Amino acid sequence: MTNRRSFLTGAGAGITALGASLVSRAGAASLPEAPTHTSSATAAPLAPTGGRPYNPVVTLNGWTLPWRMKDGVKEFHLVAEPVVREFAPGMQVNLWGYNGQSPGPTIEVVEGDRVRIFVTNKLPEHTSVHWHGQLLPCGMDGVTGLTQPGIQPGKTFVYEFVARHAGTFMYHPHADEMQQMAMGMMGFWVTHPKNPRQHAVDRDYVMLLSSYDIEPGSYTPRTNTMLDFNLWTINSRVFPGLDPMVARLGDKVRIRVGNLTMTNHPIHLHGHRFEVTGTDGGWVPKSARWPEVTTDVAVGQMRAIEFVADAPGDWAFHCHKSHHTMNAMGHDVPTLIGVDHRGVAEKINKLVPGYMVMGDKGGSMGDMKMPLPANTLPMMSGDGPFGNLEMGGMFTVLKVREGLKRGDYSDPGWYRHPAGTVAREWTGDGTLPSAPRAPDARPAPAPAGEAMDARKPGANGMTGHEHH
Ligand SMILES: [Cu+2]
Repeated sequence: MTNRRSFLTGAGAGITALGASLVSRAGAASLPEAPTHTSSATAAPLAPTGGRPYNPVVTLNGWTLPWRMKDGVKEFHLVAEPVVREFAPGMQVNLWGYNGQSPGPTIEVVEGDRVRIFVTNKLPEHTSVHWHGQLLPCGMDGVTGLTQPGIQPGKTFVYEFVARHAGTFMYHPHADEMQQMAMGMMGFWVTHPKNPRQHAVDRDYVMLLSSYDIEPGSYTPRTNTMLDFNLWTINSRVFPGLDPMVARLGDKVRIRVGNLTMTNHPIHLHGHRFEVTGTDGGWVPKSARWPEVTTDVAVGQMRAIEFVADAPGDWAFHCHKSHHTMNAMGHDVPTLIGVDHRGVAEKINKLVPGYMVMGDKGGSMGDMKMPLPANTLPMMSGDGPFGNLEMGGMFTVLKVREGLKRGDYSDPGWYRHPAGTVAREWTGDGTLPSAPRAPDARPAPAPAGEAMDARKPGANGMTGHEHH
C-alpha cells in the first residue's frame, strides 16, 4: 500500500525528526514524507497533482513516487533501505531497495522541472544515487569519491537539478555497486515532454531488468556473482509473478525497458512490429527508426519501443535468451536426450534413494511435480489456458482486447480465440502432404545405453533444479 496519509502536510514523523538537522543546503524546514509501498501489485498510474500536466506511466508490478511542490520545486524523498520483495507467490527475497521496494519507485517529472531529491540512507553502509542519463551539474551526478562523499548510514543528502530533456532514465547507487546493485538497488526515472501531446501514447509501461543469484532454498542473493545468475527478473519479479501488460485494440503502446544486469537481453514481442523510439540519450529521430520484433537492450541501456496494439490476443513478451525465461536452476548438467537409461534408475535407486533420471525425451518439466526446497520457484511454470506455460524469469504477456475502457489495466483473463484459429491436432481429415527430407539425411545413431553419464543429486537432495 502506498502510505500518503501525511505526505501533503510534510509531517512524516520519524524521518523528519531524523533528517531535518542534516539538511541545510535546501534550507528545508521539514523533509517531504517518504511514502512506502509493500504490495507487489501494479499500481494505477499516478496522475499529477500539480505542476505541468503529463500522461503518467505504469510501472509493471511497481509504483510511482508521489512528490510535493515547495517554492516551485518538485521534492521527492527516497529512503535506501533493506526490503523484502516477493519474486512470485512462494518466494520472498531479502533485497536492498528504496521506500519499501526493489526496484525503487519510479520518479516522474516534466522537462524543465526543477527537482530536489532527498536521499536518506538506512543501509548498514554508505551509498549514493547516480541519475543515469540526466544532464546535470557534475556535483549532482552521485559518484561516490568522484563527485561527492558517500552518504553514511543514518544521513540524508539532497540532490537538486533541472530535468533538462525528456526521455527515459534510471537511478542507481554509485557506491559499492557490485554489492548494492546485486541486492536490487535501482529505479526508473521518466522525464515527460513539456507538451503532453508530444510523443503521446495510450499506454506507457516501464520496467527494469535485474538479475540475482539465489541458491534454491535460501532468501538472500549472493552478491559476489559475476555472471552466473539464476533469477532473471523484470522489476524484481519473475513469471508467473509478473502482471500482464493490458492494451485496448488499437491503442498506441510504449514499453520502456532498462537493463541493470550484467548481460544483454534481446527483448522480443510476439504478434506485433515495433520501433525503438527512445534510448537513454533521448528520442530517436523518426528517420532513424525501423521495424523490429526483437531489440537488444545492452547493459546499462534503456530502450523505449512503440507499436499499435492491432492484433487481439495473448502475446508473449520476453527476453529471447532461453535461460532467462527460467527460474533458479543448475546449468551444469549433461544432455541426456537420446540416452537409453532403462533400468539405470532402479540400479541407482538402490544406492541413492529418490534418484530420478530425466531428460531422455527432452527437457520439458511442464508436467513434473517435484518437491522443491523452501522459498524456491519451479524452473518454468505458470498455468495457461492450454496447460502448463513452460516459462519463468523475464516473461510476461501482452493482452490486447477490443472494447476495454481507457485506463483499465485489470487482467481481462485469457483470450477467447475465434473458432478455427487455434493450432490443433491433425486427425486425418484429408491427405497429409509428404514431408521431404534433406537430401543427405542419415538415420540418427541408435541409443547407446553404456554412454550414459548419470549424476548424483546435490547435497540438498532432489530439487528439480539439477536436471533439465
Ligand atoms: Cu535476458
